Amino acid sequence: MTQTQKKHTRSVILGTDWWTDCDDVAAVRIACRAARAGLWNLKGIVLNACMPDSVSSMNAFCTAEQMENLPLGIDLSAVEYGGNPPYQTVLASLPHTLAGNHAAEDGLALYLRLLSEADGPVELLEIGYPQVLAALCAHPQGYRFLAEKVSCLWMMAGNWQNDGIGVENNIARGPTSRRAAAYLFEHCPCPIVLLGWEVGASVISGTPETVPDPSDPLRMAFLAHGSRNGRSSWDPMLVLLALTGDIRKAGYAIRRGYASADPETGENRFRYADDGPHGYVVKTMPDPWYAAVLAEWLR
Ligand SMILES: [Ca+2]
Repeated sequence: MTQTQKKHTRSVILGTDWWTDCDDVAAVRIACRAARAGLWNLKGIVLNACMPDSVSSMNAFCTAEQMENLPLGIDLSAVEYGGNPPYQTVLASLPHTLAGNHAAEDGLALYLRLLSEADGPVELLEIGYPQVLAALCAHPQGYRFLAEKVSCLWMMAGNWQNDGIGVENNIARGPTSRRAAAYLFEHCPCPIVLLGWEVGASVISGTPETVPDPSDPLRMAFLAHGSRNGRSSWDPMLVLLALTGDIRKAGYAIRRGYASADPETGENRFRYADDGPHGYVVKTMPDPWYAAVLAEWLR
């Protein structure tokens, strides 16, 4: 690889709850396909919710996406979020090599290892609960990595449509996610770009027209979730936004300032300031425009 190529290969780590909602599956497909296309170096995935088949189902899906050796981490303590994930059971029936959650690395340890190994800037993508990132931020070496090596944290989190005040699952799900989001927004030393609930809710992806094959693992996951006709696109839109890298070209404007979360209630808030380190994106295109771009990646 030449120096020029090296300079332009982006490195990313994806955090996901991989919990009950199938939109994470669409997001992981795009992340894997972008990696296989050489658009970025996907260094690993950290799961921040822990269900019986979390690691085996993720490993099976990555295997189906020809990314079977992708390092996986998990927060084994993240069992409080509850819920029922039938899509994981279905995906875990597909071929995989990591059998059980203990076959993955500890999530925080994986972030620390991958960031320590990185010789250039790394971008973090988060489409789940923020407690592992908050632990990274609270860790002395992790904080230094966030300050010195992480160029951007792209997060699907919050609901910003009412002057920045709202409630959304990734932040407000439970006591752990609420406290973690509050801590992360207050202390994270790298810029944060947020894509809120209001952006993805009305954009539908994974429709039967796009993914018709019932043996396609993405289709299997969507059917198991009950999303026969597709699903809101919160998580795949976050991955596409990060992949495009240019907020305007990705079809958004940005409102800059300071995001915060109430550690007790999980309510998100936003203080507007043009030079603030945080921003939330606002759509500048009609919903079918985003749906068409997503369909190209998911089909
Ligand atoms: Ca998610």
